Amino acid sequence: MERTFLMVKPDGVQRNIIGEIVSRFEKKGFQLVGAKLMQVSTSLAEQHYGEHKEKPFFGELVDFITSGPVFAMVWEGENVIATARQMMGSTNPIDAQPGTIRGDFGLTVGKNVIHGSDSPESAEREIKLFFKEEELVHYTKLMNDWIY
Ligand code: DAT
Ligand code: MG
Repeated sequence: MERTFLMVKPDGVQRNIIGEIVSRFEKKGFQLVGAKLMQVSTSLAEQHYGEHKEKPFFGELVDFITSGPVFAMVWEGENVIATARQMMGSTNPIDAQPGTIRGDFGLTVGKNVIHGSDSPESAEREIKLFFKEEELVHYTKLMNDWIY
């Protein structure tokens, strides 16, 4: 089963929408296999956003993601990587459709509430970066028979 890394960013934590965001993925039918509230260090932030290190906004991005606790999660399900990206909406909330997380809760690209892996390669890399194998839980939900 496919897995992705999702993270409620510091703005989402401060605005009390962790539950709302978790709820959307639960209701969709995805399964939570790991989660923790944590403070991202500068070095973890720089690794996580490594692909953006030449961008003019890199410094701001690292400062923002380390500015307060984040809620890091691993979710599992069929096509979860692409579907979670659709549920998040476009990077810039101005372009994000209503009904998406960024469309419903964000106003600016700097504070866009949620991170989600954009490919199987980044999902694998980001899950490893944020979680130890023993922090991920393997279990079966009976409800899956009504989803798949
Ligand atoms: P996404 O988070 O949708 O995968 P991304 O990987 O292109 O988007 O960028 C990572 C984050 O960097 C994004 O969530 C917000 C920030 N960001 C992207 N483009 C930006 C820009 N032009 N100015 C400021 N911040 C930006
Ligand atoms: Mg990205």
